Amino acid sequence: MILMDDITRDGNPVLRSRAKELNFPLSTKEIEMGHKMMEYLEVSQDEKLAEKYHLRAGVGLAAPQVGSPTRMAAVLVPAENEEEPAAFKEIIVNPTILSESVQGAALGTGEGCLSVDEDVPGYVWRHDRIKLRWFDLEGNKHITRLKDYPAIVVQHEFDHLNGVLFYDHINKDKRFEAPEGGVLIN
Ligand code: SB7
Ligand code: NI
Repeated sequence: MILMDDITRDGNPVLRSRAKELNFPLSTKEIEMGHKMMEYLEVSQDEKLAEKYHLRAGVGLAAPQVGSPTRMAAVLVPAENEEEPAAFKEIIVNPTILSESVQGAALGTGEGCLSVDEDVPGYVWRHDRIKLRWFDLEGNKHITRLKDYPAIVVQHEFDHLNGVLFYDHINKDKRFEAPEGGVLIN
């Protein structure tokens, strides 16, 4: 099981490098890593288990955050209503953003990152809607349109594959400024 000590922290060069494409078929190790990353998200979102294992809750986890410089991430965005299935739950490999809305969106509370121990206040402006191509662990290709929170989370994970951290996007002079037409989510 992945624990907080297994998560790479800001300052580790793996978080600032461009991760490599994966080749199919994936190795057993690569497939296991994908499942373990998703397991982390599931356990971390269970209040009791998160407390037991001292996990910070996460809705996404990218391979560089567990020390692997490869283009894989797990995303688990829960539904707004607990009874419903997750808004987006996938292990994505070699993702590509095919298109993105001009409309910007940011979380009203800002973002955090499991690899960044400090809070960094400010809006992180992203695209409100994206069209995403990705491959699952078996190598099947998928194309999905995402909007709002799931789109923001995927962009945060996609950034990790390119060595970008959320605070890179924050305007350090005006941390809570909204661009023309930008929408706040929450
Ligand atoms: C807020 C949090 C996340 C994404 C977008 C907005 C994920 C935080 C966990 N991670 O560090 C994943 O990379
Ligand atoms: Ni992150």
